[in-house]
Amino acid sequence: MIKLTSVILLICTSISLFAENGSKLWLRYESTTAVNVVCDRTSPTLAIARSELEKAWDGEAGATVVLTVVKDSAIIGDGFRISKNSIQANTEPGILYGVFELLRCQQTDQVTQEKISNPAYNYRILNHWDNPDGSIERGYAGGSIFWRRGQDSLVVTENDKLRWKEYARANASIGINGAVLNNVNASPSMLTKDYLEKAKAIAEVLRPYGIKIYLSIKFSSPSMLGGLSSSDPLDPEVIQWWQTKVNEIYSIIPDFGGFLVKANSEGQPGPQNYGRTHADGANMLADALKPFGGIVMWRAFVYAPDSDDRAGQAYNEFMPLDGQFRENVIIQVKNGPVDFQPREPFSPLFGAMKKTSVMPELQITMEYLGQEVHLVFLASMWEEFLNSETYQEGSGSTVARCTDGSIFPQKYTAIAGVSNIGLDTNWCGHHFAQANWYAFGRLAWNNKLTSDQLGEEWIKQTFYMPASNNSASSESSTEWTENFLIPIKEMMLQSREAAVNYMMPLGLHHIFAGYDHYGPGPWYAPKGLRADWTPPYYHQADTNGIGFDRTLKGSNAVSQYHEPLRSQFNDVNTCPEIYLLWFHHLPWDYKMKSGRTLWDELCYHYEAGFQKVHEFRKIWDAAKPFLDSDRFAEVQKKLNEQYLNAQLWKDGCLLYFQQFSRRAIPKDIEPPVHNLEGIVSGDHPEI
Ligand code: BDP
Repeated sequence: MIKLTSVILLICTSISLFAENGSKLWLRYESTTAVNVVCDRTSPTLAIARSELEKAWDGEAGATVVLTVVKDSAIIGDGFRISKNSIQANTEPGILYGVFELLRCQQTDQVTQEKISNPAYNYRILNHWDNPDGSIERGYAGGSIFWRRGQDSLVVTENDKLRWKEYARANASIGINGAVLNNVNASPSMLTKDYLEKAKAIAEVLRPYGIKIYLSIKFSSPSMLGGLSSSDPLDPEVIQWWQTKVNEIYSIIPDFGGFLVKANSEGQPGPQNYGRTHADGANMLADALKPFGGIVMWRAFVYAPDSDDRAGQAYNEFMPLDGQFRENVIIQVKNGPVDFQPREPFSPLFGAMKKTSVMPELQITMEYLGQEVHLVFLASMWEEFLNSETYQEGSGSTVARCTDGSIFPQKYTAIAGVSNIGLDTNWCGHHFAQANWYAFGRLAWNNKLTSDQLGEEWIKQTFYMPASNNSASSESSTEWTENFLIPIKEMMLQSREAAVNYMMPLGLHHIFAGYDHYGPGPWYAPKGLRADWTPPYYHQADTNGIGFDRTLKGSNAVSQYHEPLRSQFNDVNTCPEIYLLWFHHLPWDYKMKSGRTLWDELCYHYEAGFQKVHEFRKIWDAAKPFLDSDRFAEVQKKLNEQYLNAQLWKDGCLLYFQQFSRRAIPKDIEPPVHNLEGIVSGDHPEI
């Protein structure tokens, strides 16, 4: 006879197997193992730390864990000292981070080493490109969790608060401690009293999780909101306007973090409108924020329509200003010199600005990487970026070390990621896009973590079945490791290179379709559109060859890199092939290291990327026995779409470039299934 408890167990197991919708992210675990938490203080943050331990404890039953706020000079910022049964930190958020680390070790079967863990960056910030009407620029996972259309945008419901709490909890679990609540293309209305009151409500929910809020501002707010005749940063009335506004903000949100500014970029107003420099603009805001401990994150994403090389512009504009910025200004620089492409060399500003705080800006939302459809694990890209050698202070001057305070004694160290979350049930649109949110936070805390480790941690927490965990036969866990963890991790680790291959290999960049940046569009060049918004500007393909000449004889952007990189990139024989067409314009029959012609090599890369996605589909199908049915089916559907889109990329790019190369596609490559006219005219209903 089947006992009732077994039936209940069976039902519960099936629920956990079949009702996973991704909403719990990597925090799915619920435990019934008792733990005794000892802490001699109480506070909202410590109460969260305690309740997380009680919810998820998977250590020795009945064990005691002691949480202590201490004064320890070996612990820096919100760092912590951790052992199996104790967490010490100088700050309460530090205790919370230690708790999440302890639980992560338990959930990923790692022994909790006795150690001190200090954050790599003090400011670990998500940038939300959310608009006051609830839409999200480059958002692919539903509307904003903060704002809504119409008057509703200012309303705060209990549901909102619950969602913000879950959001804050997820961020705290990976060490994120800041959130910019609105789009860099900022609406001035964000600084009105009503919006500030709403921001206050958000700040209140985020605060116990150690998260501060920031706002993107429109530089012309003094004229647009305040009715002043100018927004000139050196005008005393303008200076006064900002000081009054900042005072008002701090009277509403006492721990407000500061401003993020996109100025004189893509049509946004800025100090240059008044003949002033970026430093004039940033310093004026920094002075207003300083008495409150606020910071200015001033973006270096600038480029003018008439430039002969967009890639060189940020460096040209910002380098002469090095040393002119106030201490509480951080220059926020995108990882690459153009714009979040599938692959770019690092921006030459990293390490070059030696007297200014510089922070990396990464894009978690996958504007240029297949958006909510493609499975691409971005940790591999960020690892490549952070470990890039700048040589600015001899070897070992990686981007990571140039920005985290290891090399330059900057007071503020920071990193930002453009968020990929929205109102979708699974937060990110694609279940695997959660891994990118996760990886960003973890890397912001520890920029030495490898993509391999991050992938493994995330998979274990996101997909391991509590049911199989409880039954804990070592046999079933070995089976899970061999047949799920290892192949899925491998798939994640290869996914970024696959996307580079089927989208834009060998240093090609920005050959996307029109404004939406999803599918291929190397041909896209509507009459009258500024050249640097069209792909031919970047690929420069003609019958002689392909690629952007940035050598000393070309745009000379190579000279922005420190030796020996400058010479290495400049010389076609030493330039890494992954950046070949980024730095060089080469004939179609240029001989590659493989012995193939450039044209053939390009064909094989497109084919390899496309075939990889086919492999991913097979890996996913084989993983079915280890998955809940919903997440299995949802990811399967997306992989099928990705496959179709990869085919379109391969066919579209090869057929288009073939018009210039006038060469045959190698015979052992699957011939294109589309024709070029069909792709160009958008006649491909299957994607
Ligand atoms: C580009 C996006 C655009 C952003 C801009 C930025 O296409 O939507 O506003 O970056 O970062 O990648 O400011």
